[in-house]
Amino acid sequence: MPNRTFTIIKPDSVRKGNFGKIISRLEDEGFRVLGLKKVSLSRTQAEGFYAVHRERPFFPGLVDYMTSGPVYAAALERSEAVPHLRKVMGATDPAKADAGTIRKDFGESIEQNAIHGSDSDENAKIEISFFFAESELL
Ligand code: IDP
Ligand code: MG
Repeated sequence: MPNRTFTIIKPDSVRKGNFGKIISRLEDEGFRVLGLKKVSLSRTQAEGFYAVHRERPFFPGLVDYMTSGPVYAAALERSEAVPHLRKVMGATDPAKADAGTIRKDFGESIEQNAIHGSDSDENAKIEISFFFAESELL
């Protein structure tokens, strides 16, 4: 049975013109795009989205980065959506990501790592509802 996950094509990817390449990879992996928005995150939105990391030393830099340019937010559907997206994204640090993963091929650094993917079904639901109404998921 298909289920949902959530992704953000991060500012470095949009700046470098990698949005289409990354979406194409996701489609090739069997993800269907249920909803897609280009958005410029406010600091409040970025802080809220990454609230779980608020106490981490990299948090201010992460918020600077995520507000440094527009991103694409997308709700995706596939069987095993959450673990499969994590697999095709690769490790948080592109230098440690497996060959052929999105972060290995498009990420610049542990911070500017090309793409976000939800880490659980529960967080996928929360993150999708951060950007989309149910009526916008088709
Ligand atoms: P994830 O994106 O692989 O789930 P998280 O640990 O949830 O990784 O971290 C959220 C985001 O914060 C990362 O994708 C990355 O952009 C940034 N980040 C994580 N760890 C570091 C770090 O050690 N230095 C700088 N930025 C980091
Ligand atoms: Mg995470």
